[in-house]
Amino acid sequence: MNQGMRTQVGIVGAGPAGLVLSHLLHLEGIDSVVLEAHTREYVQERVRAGVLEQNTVDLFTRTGLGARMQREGLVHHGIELRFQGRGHRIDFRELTGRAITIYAQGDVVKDLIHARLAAGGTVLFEAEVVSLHDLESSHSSSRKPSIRFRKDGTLMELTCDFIAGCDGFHGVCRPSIPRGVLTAYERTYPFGWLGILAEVPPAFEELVYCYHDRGFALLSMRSLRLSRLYLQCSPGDLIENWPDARIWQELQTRSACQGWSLTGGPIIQKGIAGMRSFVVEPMQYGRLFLAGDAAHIVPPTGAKGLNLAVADVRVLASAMADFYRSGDRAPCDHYSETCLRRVWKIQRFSWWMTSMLHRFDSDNAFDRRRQLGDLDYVTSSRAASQSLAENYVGLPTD
Ligand code: RFL
Ligand code: PHB
Repeated sequence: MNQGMRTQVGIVGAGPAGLVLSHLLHLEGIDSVVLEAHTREYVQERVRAGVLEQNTVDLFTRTGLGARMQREGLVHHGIELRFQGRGHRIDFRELTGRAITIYAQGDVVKDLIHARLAAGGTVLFEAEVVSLHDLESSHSSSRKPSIRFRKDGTLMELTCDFIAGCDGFHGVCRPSIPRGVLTAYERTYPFGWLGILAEVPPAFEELVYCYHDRGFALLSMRSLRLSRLYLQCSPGDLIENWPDARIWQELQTRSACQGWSLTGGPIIQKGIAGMRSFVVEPMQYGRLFLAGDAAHIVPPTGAKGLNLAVADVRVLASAMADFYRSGDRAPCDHYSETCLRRVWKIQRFSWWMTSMLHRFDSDNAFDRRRQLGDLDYVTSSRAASQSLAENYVGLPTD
């Protein structure tokens, strides 16, 4: 090993979880180093989430990250649920007084990296973490937790007080916890999402969630010139099976509605993603704390993954601030318990939206009728639509 570095909090991963954590810690006067395996361009350009709930927007605004989001983000006060050829609006403003903002995850990441570097923060790109050490060391012991990573072909070590595992579902932090400590709760779904970015103005002014016998479709957007559209597909489907004309045809069929038609255009990106629900408990081990997709995955139907990652690191930053300010370890000790209460509510919501809106090949005619009953209820009962709305705009933070 060639070189050693030292910081208070070593953060693995420069996705939304790692970068927001580093930003919040900085505002508390706590030093951190972010280690990211990929390049800066890669993490900024990756096409992922697009919906920020009100809590996330408020946090970004309050902590000085909001300028470009306020200028370029699209504020939406509702969504549409479309089934049996008719659209039904869920009015967030009327039901909750709150809203969502359409702003790409890549832009969130870009703003965060800019803010961290402008404040003199350290974010090391192309720094791949290979192993974690001494996770169980106590605060009084001379041994500190450390992170080994490879940068420019050299193995280096970062020693810290705490490690934040913000390295996503396929990262190294969760597998570094000894066998038997974690319990995983998981459900995979028998379908995937084919997602496209198209250079065409959004077909509708708000997001449209479509239930159809041929499967789910979602009409979303990134800007007033760029549409983001999704189709339920087979889990092992190949993108080669989906020429552009077939994608537009299928989107048109599944979103069909009286007096309305979808206009096609150039598709500039396409990909297929699997769908799963996943949680590990607890979300911490010794001085390692897991946050975001490293600890849990939700199917994207509720638009919650990024927002949940932000909610975790908010709890973590505040717990670490308490520790450094007063030596109080209780909030860190209770990190997992605090986060999991929110995590399971969001898991429930994401699973419910997914179950209500997708075609399950194992379902029979009864199950299809029951789904329609659910959709009818949620669009006709104020109590039911308010429940959807309060979850979609974001449950209150504790
Ligand atoms: P990320 O974003 O995966 O970041 C983890 C980072 O860790 C790095 N890494 C390592 N770095 C160093 N050493 C190693 N050994 C490393 N291993 C991994 C990775 O390179 C990466 O940069 O996790 P984070 O920060 O927890 O953020 C989670 C969100 O990215 C995710 O939940 C959302 O994108 C989910 N999601 C959505 N969330 C929303 O809130 N609203 C949405 O509208 C929404 N839509 C979506 C989505 C996810 C989707 N896909 C593709 C899964 C739509 C889709 C299609
Ligand atoms: C998106 O715009 O990428 C998006 C929107 C809503 C979802 C999932 C993804 O539920």
